[in-house]
Amino acid sequence: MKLFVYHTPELTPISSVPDCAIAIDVLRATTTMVTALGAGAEAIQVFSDLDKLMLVSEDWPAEKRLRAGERGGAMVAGCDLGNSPLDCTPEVVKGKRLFITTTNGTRALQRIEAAPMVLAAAMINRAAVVEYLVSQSPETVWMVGSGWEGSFSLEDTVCAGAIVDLLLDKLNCTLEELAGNDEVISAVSLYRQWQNNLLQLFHHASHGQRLLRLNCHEDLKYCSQIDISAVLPMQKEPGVL
Ligand code: 3SL
Repeated sequence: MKLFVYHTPELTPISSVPDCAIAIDVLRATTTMVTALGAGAEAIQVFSDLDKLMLVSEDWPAEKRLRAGERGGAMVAGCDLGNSPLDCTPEVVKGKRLFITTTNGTRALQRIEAAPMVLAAAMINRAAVVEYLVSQSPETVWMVGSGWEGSFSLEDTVCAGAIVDLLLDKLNCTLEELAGNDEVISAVSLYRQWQNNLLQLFHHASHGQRLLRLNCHEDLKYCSQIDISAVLPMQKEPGVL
């Protein structure tokens, strides 16, 4: 297995597809997706464009759908939900399809949707991702951070590093054997430096600070937990997990 980390959708190659591609948006889109599916959502359908989301979801029975929209961290007017994983309780999402658009996370998923195996990873389901990779043994794996509007994000990189760290242990191989690019080595170094202080790292991160200004302290706490969910969002058809 060779792993590659790309910090943003924009930095992700367009000339080829890997055997497996993983979108990471720890704050907060992929954490929200894991949580929603864990709470019984029927599926997650992702959109980068809000108008398209509204149009496509119109064809779905109103009692079986939820529209989730986030821009700049805030809920989009006219949607049922924003992008807080804490809103995805069984009472709210069970049996419903979540039609979701977010600033960066849904773009990352769309960027990799042509890969034969597409997963969504967050800190909360890190071990589930690793377990699946070990069981499937894909030859090439891309981990794509969502970043923020084209720039690097600490929280997505540290999550990629957490995945690498556990994979090294499970596969009993060296970092040199696993790493396909330098970003893999820097991601695992970041994780090893902060693994006992993830919440503090998220408080330093620019997007963490943006969310704190929006009073999302509890979201940061929730998203910084590691290995608390066995749910693995997996693409069933392009754009649907
Ligand atoms: O950018 C995204 O996709 C979101 O996860 C951002 S936010 O955490 O909802 O602000």
